[in-house]
Amino acid sequence: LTPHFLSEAEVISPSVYPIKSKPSPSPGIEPNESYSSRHPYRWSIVWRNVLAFAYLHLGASYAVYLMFFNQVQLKTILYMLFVGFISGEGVTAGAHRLWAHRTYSAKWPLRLILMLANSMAFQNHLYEWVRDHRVHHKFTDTDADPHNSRRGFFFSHMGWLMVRKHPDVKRRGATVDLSDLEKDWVVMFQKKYYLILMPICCFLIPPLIPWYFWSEKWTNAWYVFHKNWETLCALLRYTVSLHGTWLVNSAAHIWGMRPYDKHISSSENSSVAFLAFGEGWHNYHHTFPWDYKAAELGNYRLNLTTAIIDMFAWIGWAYDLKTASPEMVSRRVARTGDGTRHGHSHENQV
Ligand code: ST9
Ligand code: ZN
Ligand code: ZN
Repeated sequence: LTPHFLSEAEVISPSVYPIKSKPSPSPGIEPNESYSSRHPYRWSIVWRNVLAFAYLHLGASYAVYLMFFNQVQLKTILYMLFVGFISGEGVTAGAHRLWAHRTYSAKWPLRLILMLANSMAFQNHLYEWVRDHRVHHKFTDTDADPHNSRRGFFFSHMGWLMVRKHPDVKRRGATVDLSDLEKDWVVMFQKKYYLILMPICCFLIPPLIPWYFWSEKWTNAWYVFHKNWETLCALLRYTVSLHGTWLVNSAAHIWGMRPYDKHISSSENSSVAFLAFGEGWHNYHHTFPWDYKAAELGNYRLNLTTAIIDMFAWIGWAYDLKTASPEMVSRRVARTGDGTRHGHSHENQV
């Protein structure tokens, strides 16, 4: 269970944090030249996505209405929260801490469970999610960042999923190494069968359980997407978990303190940490992206994902957990922090 404290030399090793540059794929273009100066970026709206998100939010609002008028059994609501947690872990413990950053290693049964939970979350398949996320870390707040927070709250929250990507995302994104994913059969299996796996895991299985075991209403086939249990267990749960995730890219790049690195936009945001199961300590995370806790201290209350990874480490399915030593953190705080570390409530909650 004891995590491995990385030394400075190990931190820059690509095997620890496999984001390394390949030579520029476009000969003649300087690696640091801004593409946008020669190709001004104009938003090209993807109406299919705008409509899908509009439908999703209407469905989720209807679910809130149903809950408000007591048309839903309490166990369905509790079950919905449980499913939201499982699918959230597929993103936090799976897509983010395991696959995007390799903060720990996992045996195949755990990778399989996390992949299925991730399919339940429907946030694109792991290969695409990890590619966008590594590009976000490597080119944070530039045109090459898929959800560049300099374009404002709405763009970094969900707007980026409704327009074509900036050409720099694709051009510079091509320099990010994904070979580790290509070697993982679990990731490649999900990529190949995503259009079958995702609807089954995200929309079909979750609502079947309340219907089968405690006879939640199943009015008729047409209403499958509109009546209580389906709307709640699929649409509302999915919409809330999307906003929990998106807040990491929007709110936790705008509001909060920057005790570890004052030069970057990402910040420590406890509300986001609560909603995103521990992913709101985003100033720490961008400073030490290879740390499996994604936060300085092991605080399970606002970091349930760390508890889950520790639990799997305890049974031996997760191993080689990487973390920063207190000395390494202190050195970094002294060098680049904004001076708020000791006044920060997060610091006092162990
Ligand atoms: C969703 C994802 O919501 C949310 C991710 C959030 C990340 C959060 C991070 C925070 C960490 C913590 C997690 C907390 C979790 C908490 C949980 C709590 C519950 N590099 O994309 P295309 C190339 S998804 C390199 O179509 P367009 C590539 O060649 C929601 N290359 O671009 C690609 O071809 P291929 C559901 C790149 O046409 C080609 O470009 N899903 C890169 O501009 C075309 O790619 C949706 O809503 C790159 N980064 O379209 C779908 N990117 O793939 C939304 C692209 O064949 N997406 N290339 O290799 C889309 O419809 C489209 O992507 C688009 C852009 C319209 C947005
Ligand atoms: Zn990250
Ligand atoms: Zn970020």
